[in-house]
Parts: sequence; C-alpha cells; structure tokens
Amino acid sequence: MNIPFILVYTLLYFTHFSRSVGSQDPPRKDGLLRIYSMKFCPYAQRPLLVLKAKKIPHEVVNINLFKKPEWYFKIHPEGKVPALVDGSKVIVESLDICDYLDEKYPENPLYPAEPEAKNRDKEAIKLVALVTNAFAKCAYTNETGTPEGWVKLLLPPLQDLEDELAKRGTKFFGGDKPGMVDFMLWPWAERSGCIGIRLGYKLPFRNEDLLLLRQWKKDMSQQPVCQELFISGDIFAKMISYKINGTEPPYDEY
Ligand SMILES: N[C@@H](CCC(=O)N[C@@H](CS)C(=O)NCC(=O)O)C(=O)O
Ligand SMILES: *[C@@H]1O[C@H](CO)[C@@H](O)[C@H](O)[C@H]1NC(C)=O
Ligand SMILES: *[C@@H]1O[C@H](CO)[C@@H](O)[C@H](O)[C@H]1NC(C)=O
Repeated sequence: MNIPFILVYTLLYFTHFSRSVGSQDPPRKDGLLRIYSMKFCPYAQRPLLVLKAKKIPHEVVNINLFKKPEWYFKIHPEGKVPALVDGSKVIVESLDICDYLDEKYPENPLYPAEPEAKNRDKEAIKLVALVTNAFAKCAYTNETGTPEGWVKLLLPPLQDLEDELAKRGTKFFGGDKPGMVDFMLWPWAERSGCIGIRLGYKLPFRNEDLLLLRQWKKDMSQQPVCQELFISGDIFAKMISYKINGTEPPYDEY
C-alpha cells in the first residue's frame, strides 16, 4: 500500500465506515454534536432529517449493529441507534432526540409555537408509531399472510393519518413545509416499497385509498433534506433479508 492510498483510506474510515467490534470511539470535536447512526435505520434517519432541516452542525458515526463495538454500550446500554451526544449529555430514543434538538435549537422550529397545536402534533406522532408497528410486522415476516390480511393491518393506522391530514387541510402535517410529524413518518414512507418486494406482490389497496398521503409522499420526496438522506425500498428490502437470514448486512454499501 502506498502512502496516498493509506491517507484516503484513513480519511474514509474516520468519516464513513461503520464501527464494529475492536474499533475505537472516534475522538470528539469540541462543541460538535455527534449522532450515532446506521445508514439504513429508519429511527436514526429521524434525527438526521431534523438536524439537516434545522441546519444544525453535527457529525455522524455509524455503528455496525451486527458486531457492535464494546465501547458503544457505554453510550447506549442496549447498543441501539440512534444516540445523540451533546457535550456530556447522551440522549437516546429517536423521538426524544428530535424533541431535544427542536427545543435546544429554536431556529427553524418543527413544532408549532402554540401549546395546543404542538399537542396535536404529538398526538399525530403517536399515530405514526402505530404505522411503524404494522409496517414492521409486514416487512419483517417470513410467514405467509394473505394480501387482504396485510391491508387490514396497515390501512387503519394509515387512514388515521390520512384523516388527520384532511382535517389540517395543508400540504404537509407541518403546513406549507414539513414539520416534526412529517419527518417522523417519512423514513417509513420512503421505504414502503420494501413491503411489496418482501411479500412478492403488490398490496391490494384500492385506488381511492389514502389519496392525500400518496400526494404527501410525492411532495416529501421533492424536499432536498429527504433527497439527501434517501433510502429506497429496494435497499431496505435487501437489508431486511440479511437480518432475517442472520448474516452481516453490508453496512457500508450503497
Ligand atoms: N425506539 C427506538 C428504536 C431504535 C431501533 O430499534 N434501532 C435499531 C436499528 S433500526 C437498532 O438499533 N437495532 C439494534 C438492536 O436492536 O440491537 C428509537 O425510536 O430510537
Ligand atoms: C423465519 O423463519 C425461520 C424458520 O422457519 C424462523 O426460525 C424465524 O423465527 C422466522 N423469522 C421471522 C422474522 O419470522
Ligand atoms: C442472506 O441474504 C442476502 C441478501 O438477500 C444474500 O445476499 C445472502 O447470500 C444470504 N445469506 C445466506 C447465508 O442465506
């Protein structure tokens, strides 16, 4: 190996490659927020979207979740991503991290200022959790369910969000631009193609189902922040296959 190659490799390693067993936690830069992530994790994508939307300087350290580095358990006791480190503070759980960021950095707020409207957003985010649960059941299964059965599982929580968007009468849950609810839902919306790929058929939603959410998805996909962090349904489907067959996913690919 020649010297330039080693330099480029080292630079890549320190900025990009996921850390695994035997690695070290890279040295911190004073005052810079650090987020521990995994490129394909929808939960980790939430704070990344928020950081970008609010233009908060930060660095990302990716974790190999198949061979978790020993030191990472000192940061997150369960070794999950995401985790945010701000000075001596560690915050875990994607929603708590996003709320923390929105409070600490009041510029480009993602929640409405009025407490009542903010509460309404929090209620909508509870509906998002029901969608992500149904999504996981559908996308991670290797059993045979029926097409109608999957629709029956997925449609009610999605319909609740559809109705909420209808009540708001706005392009995004956040109004004329995406807010917290939009960013909390988006990682699953952009990955939704993985369900058809995993199941091997298109889910029989009716054409008239979820019209507002379908338009919302198109509008979200045009957002630069969403484009920068885009993960396709194809890629996510592949990552799920690795998880299910118990082999190490190619965390640094794509
Ligand atoms: N409730 C957590 C979920 C985070 C989560 O499940 N992350 C996954 C990756 S997408 C993880 O770290 N899995 C590794 C493990 O469970 O050991 C959140 O919202 O942050
Ligand atoms: C997939 O199938 C295997 C073998 O049939 C089983 O052991 C495993 O628990 C299943 N995994 C999921 C996520 O359903
Ligand atoms: C696991 O799944 C991945 C992705 O589909 C595939 O490339 C790999 O060969 C599979 N490994 C095993 C042991 O089945």
